[in-house]
Amino acid sequence: MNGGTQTDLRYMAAAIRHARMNLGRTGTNPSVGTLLVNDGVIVGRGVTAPGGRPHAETGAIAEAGELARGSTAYVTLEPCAHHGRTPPCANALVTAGVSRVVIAASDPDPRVSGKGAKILRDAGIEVVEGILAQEAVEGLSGYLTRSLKKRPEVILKLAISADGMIGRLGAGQVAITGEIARRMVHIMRAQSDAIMVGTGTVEADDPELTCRLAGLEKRSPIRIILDGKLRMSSTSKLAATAPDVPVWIAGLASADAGKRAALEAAGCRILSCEEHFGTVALPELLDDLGAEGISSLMLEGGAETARNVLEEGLVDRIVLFTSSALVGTGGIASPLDPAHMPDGFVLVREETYGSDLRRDYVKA
Ligand code: AOF
Ligand code: ZN
Repeated sequence: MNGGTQTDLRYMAAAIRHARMNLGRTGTNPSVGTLLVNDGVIVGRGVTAPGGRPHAETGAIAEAGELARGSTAYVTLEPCAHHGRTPPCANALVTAGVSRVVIAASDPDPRVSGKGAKILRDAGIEVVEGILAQEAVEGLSGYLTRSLKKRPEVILKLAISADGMIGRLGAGQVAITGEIARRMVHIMRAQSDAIMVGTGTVEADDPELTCRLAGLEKRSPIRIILDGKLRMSSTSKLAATAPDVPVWIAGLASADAGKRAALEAAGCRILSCEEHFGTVALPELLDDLGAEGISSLMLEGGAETARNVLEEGLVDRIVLFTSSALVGTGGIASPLDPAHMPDGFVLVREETYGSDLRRDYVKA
């Protein structure tokens, strides 16, 4: 970082918070935040619209009107330099008469990278880059992962009891964390493009995997089931709700044609996956999901799926909730705990939700 003031940090932090509003709703586009500040007053706010357009800058400039002239723009990602349905945002900032632009993260998109900042500088605008870049990247990580690795960012969420368990055999869904943590998980679902579980979890728990927070019901992610043999019941809650919230089943071509037809009739979409020793090949599946426009994928269960995805080195972030509850006999052991984290993961965040603790680890 260079050239940023304390005031810049404060406004950029606010722009990053604003950007979170549309996380999980902007398709293959990142959810970017923009604030226009004139004489110490926020005169315009913008966030990338659902679906990805219009871009954040457009909304902020429209809200500010004439007050954009002479203002400082805080943008969480370098303003774009390419023509889409609207002219480039860098040019829009120039036309609006903005006098200074503070940028958090740079954009790997070759149509933009470095070019947005150049348009601004060539127009005589002062540009400061890299302000709170690390913090902005948290909200842009799905977009950045898909841009750079051509697959979604994979977030493994696990809730473990005080005795290191994630559930109990044959007991269906077992409450491990409390209500506040449960709500946080539903917010995480709302902010993800897709959620994935193994077919064992569907059989054991009959989950819905939707976001059921008041007002956010429409923000449920696409539900993906790892189910090579298409074991999933066409009368499960997932299949029953497939016409409302998409269900994609990652299956193998060798699976039973009758089961395939029943699941398709229920409204599920079957993805034909590559096979790896009789199961779905995970790296190839993730490549396909990236190509389908999925930027963020939350992984919610169970132990075997978590272990497989970890072993393939495909997890980018681990969100670990730990509770004081005990599961006891018949418990299903967690593949990891704070004292036994997979190599290369570093703790980046620690928060409490009621009596539960949340720790986030990312691949260094
Ligand atoms: C901005 N502001 O709010 C966002 C940007 O498909 P398009 O034309 O919308 O372009 C997508 C690219 O635009 C995306 O890859 C990224 O480089 C940029 N996203 N840029 O100036 C925004 N969301
Ligand atoms: Zn733009």
